Amino acid sequence: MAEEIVPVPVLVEEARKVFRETFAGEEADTAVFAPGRVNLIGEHTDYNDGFVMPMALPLVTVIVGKKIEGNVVSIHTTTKFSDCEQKTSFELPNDCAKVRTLSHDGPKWAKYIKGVIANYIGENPPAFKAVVHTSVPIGGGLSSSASLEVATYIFLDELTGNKSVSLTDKALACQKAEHEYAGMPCGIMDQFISIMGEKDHALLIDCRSLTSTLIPLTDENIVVLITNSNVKHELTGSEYPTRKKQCQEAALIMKKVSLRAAGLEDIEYLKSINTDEKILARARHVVTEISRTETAAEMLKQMNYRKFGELMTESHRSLQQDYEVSCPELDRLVQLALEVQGVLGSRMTGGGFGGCTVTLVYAHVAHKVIENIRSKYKGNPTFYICKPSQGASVV
Ligand code: GAF
Repeated sequence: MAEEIVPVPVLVEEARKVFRETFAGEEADTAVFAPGRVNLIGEHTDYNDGFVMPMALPLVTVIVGKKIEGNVVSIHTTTKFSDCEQKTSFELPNDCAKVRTLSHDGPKWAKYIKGVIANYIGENPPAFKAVVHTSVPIGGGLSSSASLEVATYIFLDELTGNKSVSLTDKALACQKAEHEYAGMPCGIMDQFISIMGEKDHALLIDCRSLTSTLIPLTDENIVVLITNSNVKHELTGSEYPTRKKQCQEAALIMKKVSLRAAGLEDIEYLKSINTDEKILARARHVVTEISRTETAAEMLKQMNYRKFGELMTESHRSLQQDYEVSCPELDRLVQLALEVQGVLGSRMTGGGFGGCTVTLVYAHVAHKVIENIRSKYKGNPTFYICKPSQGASVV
């Protein structure tokens, strides 16, 4: 069985209840949500100016709260962490410049919120009380952090009444928050889709021009099955920046601004000058993945799910062999999914080294994939059957 997905209104009601319990019966007057994402194809291409094609999930982070007098922010998260408090409070400096350098102290989850406050565009955000409640699995590769950042940004917009900032600039502010306050030099994909996702659509994002195209994914016969391996190898933190550097190095050798500007002929050039094998393989993944993503977008427009699925599976092979960001658990999940008739394609999704796979499958056989994995996979996976959902919104 797949996990039950709790509808947004139910999550909001739960969060409002916790708010009353936490803040002596007071009512929250503002409620927002921002979704996690699954990337269908275009992995590790966003920081290379390439294309990505994620969709927003029905798994969301909700923030409820209210603006208050004074300068103390108090936040409670309903998520229990083994290594940090569920409550935090901190003072907002009066000075605008100091807000930009708000301290990094406090529990890890609160750093994402502080990062967004520090990078909020326009006037300083006011003090507030809030409860954070999420259905996005934490650290599961479905962008729980981006959903928290974007929910925070939209929440602050409600408190300030600021309506003048573009969605792209909000996504960029949230990305900066992640760079500065979580130390993760991520690309723009996760924040962009969380803020711009639309129900029933995948989003093709051009990470060079920061423009995007919605592509319908409404076929009743097709579903997106997410399998969370529930493993997380602590490699992402160190390997992600390494991959980014290797890509920059490859681009430099080719005398290109980024790998987006490179083609297969440039890969041949790298080979001809005996470029380090790892650098060559990283570049090959990115160059072929960007081209796969462009083709996949065309296939999705034509509703050619068979070809789309094949490209997903090719993407996995490239991430496994050339980019080396998969792991035995993700490889096994992909293999087990592909054993089932009616599976169109399967791949790891997100940064890698654990987290989730995404499988495109005919709706009537999704349960067979789950059964196959449950019976043969040595581990404790969880499953979500998802349709593309709405991006960040005020409730
Ligand atoms: C993580 C990052 F946050 C994204 O920006 C992206 O690079 C992804 O890994 C890999 O495609 O989710």
